[in-house]
Amino acid sequence: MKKVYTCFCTDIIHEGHRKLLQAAAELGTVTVGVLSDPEMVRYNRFPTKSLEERMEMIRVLPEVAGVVVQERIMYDEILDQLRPDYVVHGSNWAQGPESSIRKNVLDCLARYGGELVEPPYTYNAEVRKIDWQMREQLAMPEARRGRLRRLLDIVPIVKTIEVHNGLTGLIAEKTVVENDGGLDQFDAMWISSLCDSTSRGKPDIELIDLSDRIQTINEVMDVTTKPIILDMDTGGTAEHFAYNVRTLERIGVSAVIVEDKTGAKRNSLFGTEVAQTQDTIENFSEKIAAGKAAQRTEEFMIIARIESLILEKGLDDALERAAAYVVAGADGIMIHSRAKTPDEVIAFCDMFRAKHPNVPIVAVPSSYNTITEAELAAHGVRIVIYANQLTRSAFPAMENAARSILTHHRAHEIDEQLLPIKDIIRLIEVM
Ligand code: SPV
Ligand code: MG
Repeated sequence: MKKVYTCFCTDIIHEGHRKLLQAAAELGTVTVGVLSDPEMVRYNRFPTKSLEERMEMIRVLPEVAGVVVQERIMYDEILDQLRPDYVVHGSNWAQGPESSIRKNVLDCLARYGGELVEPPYTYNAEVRKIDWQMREQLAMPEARRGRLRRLLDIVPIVKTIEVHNGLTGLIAEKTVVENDGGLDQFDAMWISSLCDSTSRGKPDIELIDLSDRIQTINEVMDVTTKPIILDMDTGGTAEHFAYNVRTLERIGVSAVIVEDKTGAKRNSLFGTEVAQTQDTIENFSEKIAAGKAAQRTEEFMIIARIESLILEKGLDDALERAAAYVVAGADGIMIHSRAKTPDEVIAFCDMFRAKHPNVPIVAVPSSYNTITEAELAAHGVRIVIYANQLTRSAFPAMENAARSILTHHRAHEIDEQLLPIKDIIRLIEVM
């Protein structure tokens, strides 16, 4: 018998998969690779079943002789091990980021004389319905809320991008790139106070109230499945914070970040240019403790944000606060900095990590933006937030279009820099 290999990265078996397996079984003995959790997260959707459950779901199918774990989305490693005569894959991977996987398979097969077989991909109404159901299931508050904690178990660093409406939510949800011999996408979304305010043309001074912030959250949740980290500014009074934590937890937010400032809050990137007051350790610890006492699930996270470096109070102050906030119950520490280099953040991370090996550290490399995710992770950062880049990229593009139309008294000159009209209507799928 010839050896046949195919890889599945799905939580559910539908008619399309069965047809593919039947075609594979006609060629020989079928081994199915089940894609590992970290690669599922990078390449596809977040798995709703564990690796063991996914393997069992496939093991019981009559066409399948054996099941193995495929650790990486690129097939070369597993193909070199198994040396199948045939690799079988649906025909739907010739375009887009997936074409790099196809190329990897073809290159590998060419080395030892294997063959790629591509039966037509089945995408009928039933398969489409299942696809939507899976998406809807991931989007539900109960399913979404705990996913940040699960991500922390699966990936070395949770890559988080700023979103402030449905459209930016879609960008966070759907952008996939081919990179470093694999595919990659964002893990989570940050609803920034700065960008939520800016998109409404308002200053970032805790002016946008929780009802309006929830409107943004709902808009984002409606069209995405990824977990949400909410920038909650100072969190208000401890009493209000406790109530608000419960509301946000109920609607499916995964984590809130509260900063240890008090009074009239201004954006951190102003630093000491404007008057900003840091809360006392005691007050802020009480606020965290009140929030932790209010939440109802084990999943929800309250992350304490330390403004000592922003306000030039020094590393020792930041470390003292971090230790106290952990005692108060904080599920993670965000250390913020507006320095051009990452040195002070790295120094903090190394010293904090030495005492607290498991408390997640969050970093927001807006000003010290030369540091890479791998470098942050090497110093113990577990969540990286790209806090404002979608807003900052959209603004000059929109202003440029407005200027061009005003200058030329027509829209022709700017058109080639714009998304084609046919693409904008295709951007949003109809349910
Ligand atoms: C935000 O994105 O609103 C933040 C990060 O809080 S910063 O703007 O750097 O203060
Ligand atoms: Mg903010």
